Amino acid sequence: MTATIITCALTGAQQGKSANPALPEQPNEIVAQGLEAWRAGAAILHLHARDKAGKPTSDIGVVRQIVEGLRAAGCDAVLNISTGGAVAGLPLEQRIRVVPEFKPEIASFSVGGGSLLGRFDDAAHAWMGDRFVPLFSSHAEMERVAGIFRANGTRPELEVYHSGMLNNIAALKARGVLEEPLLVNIVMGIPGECTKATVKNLLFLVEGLPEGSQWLVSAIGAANHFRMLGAVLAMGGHIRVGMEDNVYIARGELAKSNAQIVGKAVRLVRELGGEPATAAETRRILNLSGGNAT
Ligand code: KMH
Ligand code: ZN
Repeated sequence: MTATIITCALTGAQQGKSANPALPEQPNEIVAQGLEAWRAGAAILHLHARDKAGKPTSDIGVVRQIVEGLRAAGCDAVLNISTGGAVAGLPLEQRIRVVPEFKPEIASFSVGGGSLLGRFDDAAHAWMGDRFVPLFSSHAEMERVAGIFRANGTRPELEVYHSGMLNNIAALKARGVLEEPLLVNIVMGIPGECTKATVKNLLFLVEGLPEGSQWLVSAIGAANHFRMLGAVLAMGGHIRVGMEDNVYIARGELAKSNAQIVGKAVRLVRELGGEPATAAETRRILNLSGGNAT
């Protein structure tokens, strides 16, 4: 049985300390929790940066502090640097600079856009957070950016929010711009244009992936986060946990750290007969160069 790759998504571009005071925002916090999460069993660290006020930023200097802090401490986890942050209004050209700048082994690549966040607030009688999130806005733009990833030896982690994005993956694959094996992050549980976190939906999406794809699931929100892991493991997928996606360790109990969340995922993997992949195994499974990468 292939080892299970555990990704820890430490921070994200949305929630802050008001959701959980332990959510790491500043570089030193992210480095400290990244090291703990890696030691707890995470083979990939998915990284977002925040500015001094805790707001999402694509500032290269801040990202560098995180990357260099982790590497200086001897962390050999695979780094997956986010090009996301569109939810916070960061423009695409700024968001993708991390790829040529750091040549990370992995960076996120949302395969389209969507109205991901709007929800109607009855008390306010108004739509809240309602707008189209222009992660990527056209096939030509996605192809151009895929070329930047290839030119820098960075594997795109293809973020799939709904099944329509499978068509975009197929179109990019047909254009020959995606390195094999594809790495697909099936995002589930966001209100709006995103797949509901059910086993039936997961099976449908996984069956729609190109042959040989490696895939993981980001189950967003406390009600979905750990519940979906059993299905993912039974289907031979990889997992993602962490405060970007869920700030609770159990019903009504805030997590003390990302490492605590990773520890619970490791226990679940082992209880179900699996074994977390090491960083070295992860590079082999995903055929990552690990060469000049950050
Ligand atoms: N925010 C997650 C739902 C990214 O950073 O580019 C997906 C994600 C995408 O982590
Ligand atoms: Zn992210």
